[in-house]
Amino acid sequence: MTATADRPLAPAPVPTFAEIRLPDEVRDALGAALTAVGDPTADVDHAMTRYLQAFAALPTGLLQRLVDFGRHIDAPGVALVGNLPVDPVLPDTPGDGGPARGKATFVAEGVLLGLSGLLGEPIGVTTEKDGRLVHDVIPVQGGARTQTNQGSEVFLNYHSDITHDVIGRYDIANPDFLVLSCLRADHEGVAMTSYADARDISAALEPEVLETLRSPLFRLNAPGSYTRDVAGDTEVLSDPVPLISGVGDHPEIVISANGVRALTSGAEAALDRLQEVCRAVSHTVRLRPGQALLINNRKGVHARSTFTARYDGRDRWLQRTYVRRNLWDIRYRVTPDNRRVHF
Ligand SMILES: O=C(O)CCC(=O)C(=O)O
Ligand SMILES: [Fe+2]
Repeated sequence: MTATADRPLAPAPVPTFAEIRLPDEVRDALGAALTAVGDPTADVDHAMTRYLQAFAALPTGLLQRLVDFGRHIDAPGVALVGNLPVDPVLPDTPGDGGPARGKATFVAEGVLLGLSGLLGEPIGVTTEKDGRLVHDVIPVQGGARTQTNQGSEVFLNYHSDITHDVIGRYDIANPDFLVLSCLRADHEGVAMTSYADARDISAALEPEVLETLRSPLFRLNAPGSYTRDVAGDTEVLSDPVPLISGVGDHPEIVISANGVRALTSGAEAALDRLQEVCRAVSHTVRLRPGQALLINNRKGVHARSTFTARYDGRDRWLQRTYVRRNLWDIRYRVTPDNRRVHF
């Protein structure tokens, strides 16, 4: 379409997937700077500051693309960052879900926390990975068929990462962003991470289904880690909420992996249709070492395909952070002994 005097050219639709690749010399310089930081756990705020210095040395255009991803309302919901530095040697993938023992260098942690720091502040949640900031996402034998990040034998449905909260809403104090960084691919290299953007979902849904999904007809079950460890494997449901909310052009979406209870038969049908549409509009990536996904946890939902775990120390291994743009709004959840860890 061309612009005419009386009809200006419409802005091109913003793509919902971005790809950012580091040139080799930039990767190597970043790797050297991150190696020099060492283990971040002793003083994470000091480490975060040094990661910021390391990432600040990236070429301006590249750095701006990373920062813009976290900053703008109309930015894509997911970005694949490629050709990142990696650790020269990796220990076995921990069979118990982590953390790893005997990791000699901390480049992966630097990549993960450094990217996270460009988007906001990494946080821990006491009921998820014992409150650690760096989450290991690894297949665990006992959880192979669960709707959690320990699974492998079942498709992990399109979901948002949510947090159980006594206020009755699980979509308020949850992370704004996730960073998923790949240390080891699965044996066959087939595990897929998918992302469906609520803008694409809304455009693809029938209007009456969208209206149902925008109504408070759904109760979210708390995450599997919470129901397993705290609630004796019983459901802990949120207040009724809509799954899609907010202004039409910039919708927010929430879906719990561990079950959504629809309050009417129409809502139940809309929920099935939603998972179908997510599959149809999604972007899919087979993560490889040196790649990280930046995921906006409000603009879209993510999923994981099945893959075969062998529990042999060479299984798929991702590291993940939960990132808040701002810690102030979730101050009612902070633990007294750690300013980054929340209940
Ligand atoms: O394993 C993946 O690719 C994604 C798992 C997931 O949903 C998560 O870690 O939040
Ligand atoms: Fe997830």
